[in-house]
Amino acid sequence: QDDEIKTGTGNSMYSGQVSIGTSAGFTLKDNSRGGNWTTDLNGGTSGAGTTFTDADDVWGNGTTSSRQTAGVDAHYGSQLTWDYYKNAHGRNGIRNNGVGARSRVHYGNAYVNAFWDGTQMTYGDGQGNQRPLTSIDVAGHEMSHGVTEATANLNYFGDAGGLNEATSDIFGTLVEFSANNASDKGDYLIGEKININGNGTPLRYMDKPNKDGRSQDCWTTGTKNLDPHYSSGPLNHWFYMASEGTGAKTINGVSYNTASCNGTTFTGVGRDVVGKIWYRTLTTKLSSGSNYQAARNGVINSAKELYGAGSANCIAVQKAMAGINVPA
Ligand code: ASN
Ligand code: ZN
Ligand code: CA
Repeated sequence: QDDEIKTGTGNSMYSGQVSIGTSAGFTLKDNSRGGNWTTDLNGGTSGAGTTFTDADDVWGNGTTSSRQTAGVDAHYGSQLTWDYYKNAHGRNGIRNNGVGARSRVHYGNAYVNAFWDGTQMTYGDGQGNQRPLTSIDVAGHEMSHGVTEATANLNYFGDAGGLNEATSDIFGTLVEFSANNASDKGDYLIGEKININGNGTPLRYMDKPNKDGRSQDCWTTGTKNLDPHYSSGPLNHWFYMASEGTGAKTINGVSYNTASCNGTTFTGVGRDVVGKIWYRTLTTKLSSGSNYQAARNGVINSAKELYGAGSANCIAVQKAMAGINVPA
């Protein structure tokens, strides 16, 4: 039955062997998570795609030689993101209505991107020695665009565009940490698994966004004119500093080193706390045209409501906002 709850075994590209929610048949449809389902576009660029089916509920082989493998990673990423929002924020799916969403894989030919289109998540295979764009952080990033759309509905231009993109990087990263998968431990890098630059470097760095050569570390009056993937830099930097503090640090084997934009030094209060504060800001303080100053006011007010005005958590998010040069 299409509404039965099965647990399949996925041999993923990025996360080793994982348990995935499936349905009798078997199909990649996860009835314990709102019916999240995953389909195969098989090189197409439109339509629903073909439902993945399998005889023994063991999916993929850990490499691109099985077309199921990208489906396993996308399905698992959607599952992890669903569980993250449920466990960390009590949110039931993208629209908080318990309804799942479709993920489509094998979009186009050697397509080097993934996206949310207002309805669903879609993933390309990458080209050359790149790998499919189905890593945990990318899946969490794309699904979080849906959450942003359903809540603050931030514009995709101006300061709001940067806040929108950073929100996806922040929650994609928190999904990756929450999964604690041995093959893909949490980090403050985005897309580090997909070899997007062909030399092993990640797509983005949250501790020092300008390491990509284009993102800003510090907010300026020119931030609003940048592509959202670069104007996201200051808020990613804020999230890193509020969570982990300034200076050097190694987490899960990855070394980071950052400084505030105004010369202050401080310790962080942990990514789970800062994630809670940002989620409250996104869902109760911001709207489509919000700028970085609104984000600053939003995190301070959210932290006051959650932890109190004089709390270490409130002081940290405030110092980190001053630390990316957003004026009071
Ligand atoms: N992967 C990109 C993103 O989610 C697609 C885009 O540029 N909108 O940000
Ligand atoms: Zn994005
Ligand atoms: Ca990552």
